[in-house]
Amino acid sequence: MTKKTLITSALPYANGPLHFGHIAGAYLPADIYSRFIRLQGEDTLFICGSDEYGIAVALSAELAGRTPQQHVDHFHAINSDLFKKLNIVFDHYSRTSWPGHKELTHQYFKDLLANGYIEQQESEQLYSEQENRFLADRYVVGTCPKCGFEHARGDECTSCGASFDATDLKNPRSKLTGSPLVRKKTIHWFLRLDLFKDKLLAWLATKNWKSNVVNFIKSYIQDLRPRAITRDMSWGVPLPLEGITGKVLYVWFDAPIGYLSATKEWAELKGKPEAWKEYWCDPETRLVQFVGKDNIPFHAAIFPAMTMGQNQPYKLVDELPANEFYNLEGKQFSKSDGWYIDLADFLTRYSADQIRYTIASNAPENSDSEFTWKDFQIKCNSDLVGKFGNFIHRTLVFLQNNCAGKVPEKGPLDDRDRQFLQDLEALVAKCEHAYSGFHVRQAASIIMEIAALGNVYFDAKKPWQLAKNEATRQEMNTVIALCVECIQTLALVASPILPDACSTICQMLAIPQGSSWKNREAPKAGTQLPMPKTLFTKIEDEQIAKEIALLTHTTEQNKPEQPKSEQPKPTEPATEKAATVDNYISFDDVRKLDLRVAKILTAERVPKSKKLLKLQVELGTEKRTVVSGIGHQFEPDSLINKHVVMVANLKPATLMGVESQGMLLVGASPEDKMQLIELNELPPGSQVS
Ligand code: B3M
Ligand code: ZN
Repeated sequence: MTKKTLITSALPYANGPLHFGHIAGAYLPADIYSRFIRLQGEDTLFICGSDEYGIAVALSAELAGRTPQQHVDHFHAINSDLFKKLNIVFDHYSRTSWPGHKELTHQYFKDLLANGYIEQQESEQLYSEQENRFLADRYVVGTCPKCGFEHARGDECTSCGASFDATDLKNPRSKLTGSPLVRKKTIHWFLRLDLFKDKLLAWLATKNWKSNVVNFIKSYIQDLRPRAITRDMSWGVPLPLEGITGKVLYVWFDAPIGYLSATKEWAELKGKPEAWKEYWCDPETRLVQFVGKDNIPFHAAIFPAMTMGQNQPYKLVDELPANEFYNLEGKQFSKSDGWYIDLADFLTRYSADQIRYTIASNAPENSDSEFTWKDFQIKCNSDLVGKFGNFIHRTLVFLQNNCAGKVPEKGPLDDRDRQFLQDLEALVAKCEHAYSGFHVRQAASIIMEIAALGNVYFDAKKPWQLAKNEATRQEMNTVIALCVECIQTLALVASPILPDACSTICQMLAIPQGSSWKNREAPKAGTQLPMPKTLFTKIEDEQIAKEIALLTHTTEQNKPEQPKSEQPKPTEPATEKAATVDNYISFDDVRKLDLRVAKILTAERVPKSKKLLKLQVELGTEKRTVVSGIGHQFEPDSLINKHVVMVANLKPATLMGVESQGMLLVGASPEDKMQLIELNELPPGSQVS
């Protein structure tokens, strides 16, 4: 019987576009593994989906002016598309707002409740009478109980670093509306994780996982305490209890159940609604879950505990290849700081294979690693073009020119030939071992060793000399036939990492794609081959210099946190407006404007307004109050100390009861994506002309 392998990747939140960091952690290694396992001829199912509930999603939707459903629809589409473009191919990519997900989540909850693992507790939470709802930490700001900083977050103070419960804040206010909050009693349900300690430790002892994962999780389990699994909000899976309204299940309760429901949806779409159980309810299935290191506790302790405590025979995770972080040029990816490469934009200039190889060859398997533009260039030029592409191209061009475009028949082998084949087989075995053990970096490096082996053999045999003489032509044929075998081997072993290039190689060798690891399909002698194509092109220094300049430029802007995180559509260039301006003003009109550098001293929300912020600014010798409609795009705290541009001679106007003595200038895209115009090098009061 064929082995069954169920592979999952952590479900990404549908509240922003994926970046390289996510791809390197949970998606590319899983896709590579799934492609490899399929080549082994195993029954493989690769499942993922969008994680669509939770406070973070609801908050970012609210800030973007969308309903949560609109928001997740938007990012579900964007991320599904990014996966496609990267050739990350799931058997099914579902979403936790799929209606069938609720049913399975309810089954878990009801079983755990009936089995005594879920308990009810009363506690005090912050409530907004104006908004008529309880507000979670992330929705709350207030005065730090430790240092008195007035803009502390609901869970910690960004000024003194203290962490606390939102109910500890003085003068707590709603982050969205500024309205005051009161403490109010509410009931929540808690998962008794403490009751699973022994069972979890015993189960963990049977695992042969990376030692850092095991050690971390063992001490995590020792500290397990009851954990609240409900929230006061409306976006999420409702509680399956009569008479309870305004509460949903905590996102980390429902999200891992999403792996099961996604498989269930896959089965329904296939027209075999019970087929998901063949994976989840068969103890012989191997469940392999790819996650980033920050998700380890949920996959190695909390979700296994939930599964142990419910009544169905669902699988527990067998392998947990957890990856470390993948950074960008030494720092964590941060969209809000502009330390970021837009993946969709990147893929308009570079291929999926180029980035797949770059990430794979430097995957954050045992420690954090990073993307750098220079490294990307080196990987693409010296490895993909210089070794891999070069070996294939020179062999196939030689074959066109000297063998009439046909795969030659090999003759008797000499020691050098035999050594070559032996080395090749040894590398293939090593590569198989690397893929099986989730060592993607090593697999990538072995692929280049194979290409280098081919190049060395080709150079040593000098087929161009053998071609000159009728007496050595058979030897030449043998060399080219063996090189073709090596290319065909490369097309197989490199295909998990470089699927596009390898499918092109198969076309160039006129062999079917996806032959299995055990029976490699070699092109038969005499097969006519098409003219070879170039697999990879070189990336020039100027191109890389441009990319680095672009990254530094965006960072210098140091964009404040913008919840509306998508990029302007390329079809709507911001320059379009400038090109159609036809109502010109005179030079003197421009001179009438008194533009000044203003330093923002304080910023707070104008009550009852989503957009308006009240700013205190300093203009050299005087202070002013300015009301600005940028609150839907910027967090007040992120503006403090910025030197921005302001119209200083605008007639004062009153906006929602606050007098505004000037106007702040910001840049806005056609989609209302805003960026401050910052002049941080100039002192407040400086003239802008
Ligand atoms: N969405 C967190 C993350 O994307 C979370 C993973 C859920 S896996 C069930 O890192
Ligand atoms: Zn503080």
